[in-house]
Amino acid sequence: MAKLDFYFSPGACSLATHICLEEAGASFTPKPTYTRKGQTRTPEYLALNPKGKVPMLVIDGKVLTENTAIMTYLNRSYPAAKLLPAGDALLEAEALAFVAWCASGVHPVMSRFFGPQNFCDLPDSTDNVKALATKAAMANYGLIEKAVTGKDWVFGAWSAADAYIFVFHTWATKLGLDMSGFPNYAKHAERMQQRPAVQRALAREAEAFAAMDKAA
Ligand SMILES: N[C@@H](CCC(=O)N[C@@H](CS)C(=O)NCC(=O)O)C(=O)O
Repeated sequence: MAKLDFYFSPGACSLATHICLEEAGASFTPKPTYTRKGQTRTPEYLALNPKGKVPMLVIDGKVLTENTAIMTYLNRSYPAAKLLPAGDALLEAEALAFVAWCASGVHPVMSRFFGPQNFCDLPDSTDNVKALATKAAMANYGLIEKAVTGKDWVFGAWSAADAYIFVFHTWATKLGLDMSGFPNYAKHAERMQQRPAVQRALAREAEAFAAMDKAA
């Protein structure tokens, strides 16, 4: 098996990949890298990943970035874990479309809450940026709600898509967004928290979070 070094920041979108690594039963070295401390922007980190982002998986010395790509790699490398649906070309593509939408349609909207100044630097614009972000986030959460209504997991069996949407639910909780319109999504988050692999990933991230203050 390849040697894996996994770079993540506690609570960031890298949690989706973290959960997949645990679900796959992969053996990996966790490398907590704190975005809030600028650790993805150091010369050393940028030399590996010029995008300055987590997640990053270093596989036998080769760098792989982007949740979508890492999940696809893990799915191929640990087929028994069935991280993505297999066997039906259309279903496989639909799962990839969902994961790609999480990365390109959901995540960028949430980034507006975490860094409103990166979207508009006019004076006193923060509230407006967040108000627009809330509208867009609610539309996305509505689509996610539909995707988990009448079933436990987005694609019937558990998949990486479930790990990804779980991250956005944790962000909604942290941001104090009104999620009362999405009861099935809330139940999905509860089901996620019952999975041992999710518990292991969350415990490691909590440990890393607690260590953050001591980090340089
Ligand atoms: N499209 C990327 C998004 C990665 C991303 O934006 N990661 C954020 C954390 S959620 C990050 O590393 N931010 C640090 C920074 O921009 O300095 C993916 O899906 O992997």
